[in-house]
Amino acid sequence: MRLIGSLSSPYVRKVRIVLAEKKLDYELILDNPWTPDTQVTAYNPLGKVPCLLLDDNEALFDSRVIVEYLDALSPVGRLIPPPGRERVEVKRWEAAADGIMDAAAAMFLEAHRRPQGLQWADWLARQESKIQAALSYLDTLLGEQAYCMGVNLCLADIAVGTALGYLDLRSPTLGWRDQHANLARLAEKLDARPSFISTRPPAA
Ligand code: GSF
Repeated sequence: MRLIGSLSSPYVRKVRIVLAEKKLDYELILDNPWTPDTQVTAYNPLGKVPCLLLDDNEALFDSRVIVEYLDALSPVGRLIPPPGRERVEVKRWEAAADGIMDAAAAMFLEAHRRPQGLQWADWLARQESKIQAALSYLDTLLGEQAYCMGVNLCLADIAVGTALGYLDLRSPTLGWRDQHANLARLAEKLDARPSFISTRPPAA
């Protein structure tokens, strides 16, 4: 398998952590979807990374589809429960975590890619309020539990850990740990896992 992605993308990181937890081999093809010579448009009409190329050249996107495929590939360390209530709850954790990444990525683009005079302050504030609300929601949901769904690591933890790592990368001034001690405890535990490859400083 080949994974098209960039090192700063949290969605790509989520997929790479799942690949590591599942002990699956792959080749990483670095690609910046924002450059004119990006390869990803040949495989994903939306022009976004991550994109997983299977050995028969079939392409899978987006990250939620890819992780579901990867989890079903091998029984090693199941990350997504079988169909039913528990599975839906894992998917809801993932949806909330992805939503944090969506809002943080949107804020980064608005603040660092759009010319200063054209930036929309209300819209930036709206994205930040989504992040704050989702963090409070997830912190309460986690409570004193060891992991998102109880005693075992699953996709929910990987998604949440990836979202928190992305906040550290792109929004370090947010200080999310101050108000969310439960999530901070989870992040510390997750970051100690070898599968949780570190986030790199943002590309220039
Ligand atoms: C989001 C992928 C995405 O926005 C997923 O895979 O889960 N829902 C999708 N990827 C960004 C890079 S990043 O912000 O992580 C991307 O490829 N953007 C290029 C573009 O043209 O929007």
